[in-house]
Parts: sequence; structure tokens; C-alpha cells
Amino acid sequence: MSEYQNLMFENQDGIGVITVNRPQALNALNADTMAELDRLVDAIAKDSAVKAVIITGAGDKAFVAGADIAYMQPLAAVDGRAWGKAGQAVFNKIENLPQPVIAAVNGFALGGGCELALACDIRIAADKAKFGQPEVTLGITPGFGGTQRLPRLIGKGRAKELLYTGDMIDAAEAYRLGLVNKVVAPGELMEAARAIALKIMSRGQFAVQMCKAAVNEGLDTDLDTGVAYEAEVFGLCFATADQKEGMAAFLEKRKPAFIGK
Ligand code: CO8
Repeated sequence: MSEYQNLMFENQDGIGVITVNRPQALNALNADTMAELDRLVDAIAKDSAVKAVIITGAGDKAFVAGADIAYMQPLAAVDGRAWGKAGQAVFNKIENLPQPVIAAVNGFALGGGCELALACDIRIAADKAKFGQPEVTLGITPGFGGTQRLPRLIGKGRAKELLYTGDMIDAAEAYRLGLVNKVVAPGELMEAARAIALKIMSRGQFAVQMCKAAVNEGLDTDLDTGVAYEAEVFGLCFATADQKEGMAAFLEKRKPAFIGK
């Protein structure tokens, strides 16, 4: 029996592909699924054989249609708060994984599903994907980071419109708003996500990790602190074999052979 009931995971040539697998509920995130995701993300963080991660949804209809409404409906305030905090912790772990994480958004990405995509580094969408934070239509706020990550990604005014109206937008509009990096035909989605992952994996791995850390740390602080952090990681790169190799390869007009250290 698989280690996971609600997720699938496969290491495809160094790309760890996570598939949220509850298609009967449009891959809605219930407590079991979140607990499994937490466990899987912890394992991936320690797995040096996983160089990049893609997150997608099972079936052809949904990426993740949100947190599970049936699970949440009877919750008391104290349980709602605990559920929100637990979900935030999992998505924070995804955002801070050492590996680059790409969301391959194959369909509905609503509520917690949109928030899951927001916690990834890069979002690629099928042209039929739909995005939204419909929580206010259910009488709640987003609780897995949406009120924080959405304005940071697309700006305060645009985020507030989506958050206050609960409107669903299509992939073209999500691209126009900067919510997704690229829109492709559904049949090309996984290949497009893989292509970006492979390109990133061909670069200096430590340098990519440090770029991620600098962006994540820097956006949560002021510019002076952010650039000071950048100076530190920039300096650290000069302690790696990849920096010597990358620059030697440039000077010798050849492709670098990076080792990730
Ligand atoms: N939770 C539970 N079940 C769901 C969910 C969901 N989020 N979304 C869909 N399903 C189920 C449906 O109930 C249905 O089940 P059944 O076949 O047993 O009736 C099945 O999936 C198929 O769905 P539909 O029949 O509704 O499919 P349609 O094609 O008609 O509609 C939609 C697709 C538009 C995606 C529609 O299903 C929908 O609106 N879903 C809900 C979307 C939503 O509101 N998501 C936000 C949820 S709230 C949230 O995510 C908050 C996150 C933070 C929580 C923090 C807590 C503190």
C-alpha cells in the first residue's frame, strides 16, 4: 500500500512530482491530506535526490478546489484557528523548501488551492484553469496565507478585489494580473512545468537555493536588511566549486559542469 492515501509522489529524473489525489472532491484539502502533505514536504526537504518539485492535481478538472468545506462546516472557532495555523505551517514549509517548487495548475485553484499555488515559486497554468479566493462567499477569510501572499504577488488593489468579491478568474486574466507565469494548452502543462524545472536544475544548484532564500527573506523585511542578506549569500557562493566552475566555463567558452556544491 502506498505511504499516502490522498497524494501521489514520484521522483521523475530528479523532479519530485506531487499530485493531490482526491478527484472525487476536486482534490479538496482535508485534514488527512494536509497531514500527508506536511510529511511529504519534510521528506522532500531532506532528499538530495529531489532537485526540483512540481505540484499538480489529479484528474482533468481541478488543481485543488480549496480546503474541504464538509470538513470545515462544523468547526468551532478554536478548531478553525488551529486548522488555519496547521495549513499555514505546511504552506510555509513549501514556500521555504530548498528546492524550487512549480505549481502546474491543471484546473480549479480556489481558496486553499489558490493559496497552495501562491506558496510555490512559479505557477504554470493550463488555459482552462480557474483561480479565485471565494472564502467570503462561505462567510470566512482565506486562512492558508492568501491575504498575505496574494497582495505580495499581484499588488494590494488587485488582491483586495479578488478577496472581497470572491470572483473566479480564468488563466488569461491570472496571467494578466501576474498571478501565473505562463499559460499553456492542457496537454502541454506537465511538459512546460518539467521544462522550467530542468532548466533551473541545469544551473548552479546552490546559487538557485540562495536566490530563493534571498527573495523569500528579503520580501519580508526592509531593503537595507534584504540587500545585506544578499551580500551574505553572494559571498557564500564564492565558497562553492560551482562558482569556480561556472566562471571558468564562461572564460573557456564551454558549458559548465556543475556539481551542486
Ligand atoms: N470541499 C469539499 N468538497 C468539494 C470542494 C471543496 N472545497 N469543492 C468541490 N467539492 C466536491 C463537491 O461537493 C462535489 O461532491 P459530490 O459529487 O459528492 O457532490 C464534487 O467535489 C464535485 O464538485 P461540483 O459538483 O461542485 O463540481 P462543479 O463542476 O459543479 O463545480 C466548483 C466546480 C466551481 C469548483 C465547485 O465545486 C466549487 O465551487 N467548489 C468550492 C470552491 C470553494 O469555495 N473553495 C474554497 C473553499 S474555502 C477554503 O479553501 C479556505 C482555505 C483556508 C481554510 C482556513 C480555515 C481556517
